[in-house]
Amino acid sequence: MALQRALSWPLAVLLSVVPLAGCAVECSPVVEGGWVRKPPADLPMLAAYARIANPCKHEVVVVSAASDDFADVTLHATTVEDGISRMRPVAELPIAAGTTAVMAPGGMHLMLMQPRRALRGGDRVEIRFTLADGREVRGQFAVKGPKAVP
Ligand SMILES: [Cu+2]
Repeated sequence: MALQRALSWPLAVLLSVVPLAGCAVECSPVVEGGWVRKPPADLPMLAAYARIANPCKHEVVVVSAASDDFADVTLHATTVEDGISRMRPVAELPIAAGTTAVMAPGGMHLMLMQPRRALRGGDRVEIRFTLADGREVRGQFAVKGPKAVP
């Protein structure tokens, strides 16, 4: 009897926690098709592209990005004003429920500053995205040399 009572408490606590943890795991955005454009020469600034899909029922907001392989990672938007292409930093990237944010050449992209190692075509780098709710999403990015870029 005493043993049964002792066991039932931890089980009750566990059961009450599981549904919350399960929800958080289900509702993570997913980084797909990530790649880094490797210029012909070594430059202190590279661009990276990917799609971030949000299969969740709620909007997610990407507030920052970082990578161990670069001193700094920022989200940029490209706009064309009077025929001149300009880049500006994007403070927040909201992704509505069931939609996908697309970072592609000529549009939104990640600016990778000061690589910490020499990158070659075929290398992989990881970029971490921080969400407004504090969660972190990791994405794998393939380095593509000039010849491999579509
Ligand atoms: Cu840029």
